[in-house]
Amino acid sequence: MDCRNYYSVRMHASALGRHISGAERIVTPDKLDSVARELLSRALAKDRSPDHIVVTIDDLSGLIHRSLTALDVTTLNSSADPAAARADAARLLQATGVGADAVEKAFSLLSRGASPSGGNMRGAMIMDARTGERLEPDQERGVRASRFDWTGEAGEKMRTLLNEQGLVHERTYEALALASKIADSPGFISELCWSDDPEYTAGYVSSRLTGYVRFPCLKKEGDARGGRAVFIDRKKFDAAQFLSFMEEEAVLIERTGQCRPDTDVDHFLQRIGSDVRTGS
Ligand code: PML
Repeated sequence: MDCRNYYSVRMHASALGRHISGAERIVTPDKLDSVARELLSRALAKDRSPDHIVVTIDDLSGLIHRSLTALDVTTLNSSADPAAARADAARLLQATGVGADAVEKAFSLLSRGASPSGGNMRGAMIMDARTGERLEPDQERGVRASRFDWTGEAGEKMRTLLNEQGLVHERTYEALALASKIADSPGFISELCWSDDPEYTAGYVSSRLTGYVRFPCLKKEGDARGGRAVFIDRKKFDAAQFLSFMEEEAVLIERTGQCRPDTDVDHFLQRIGSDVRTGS
């Protein structure tokens, strides 16, 4: 793939200094104009009117880039009860090699607002998968993954696969792309995420072992706390390299994975051949 022919287009909208919406794409020059307008319309379509909208366009010439396959998607429809779904998500994280204390710490921080001032973080927490120690240089902001997108063909195919499973929300499509980039980061083990939108209760655990495992209900409706925790093998972690990959390196997702539901976490773990005894 040759990134000399691609541009990154990013939109960020805010009101009174608070984030309202954001989106980004990687496009060829012929799509630059229409995609910039599309993202601007999206910023203006929110219920709250932004007082500040920034659309940033960067030429990706010469930036290191790679093409990826999206993570497989599994929806676990087992529980509408957030506490039970969180227990299942915790078991999956432990199956990927995250220590019990680190899992507990991530749930606790995301539930109460992981930034030192007690709010949600715009970016992800980075945690040592063994100890739960936080490794991100700026704990207020976290680390934001940027410069990723589907190719036209893969994006269309992925939308069809998700729609066939009833997953029609743009958020799922975008979160899957983001999680697929993060899963390629140096030292990555797994990720836990749920939305901070009070009306959007879904979240996921992702890893190379499990793929993107989606839980429709990881929090109660009305709860505005959420975010991302990325668990890292500390021995392989280099902060500068990690930040450069997440924020600078351009990634295009060229191939889709599989997309299917599963009944419960036990069946899922059996299916992926995990020999980890979880919950004990
Ligand atoms: C999903 O729908 O698959 C879960 C998406 C979590 C989105 C988190 C976010 O708001 O970015």
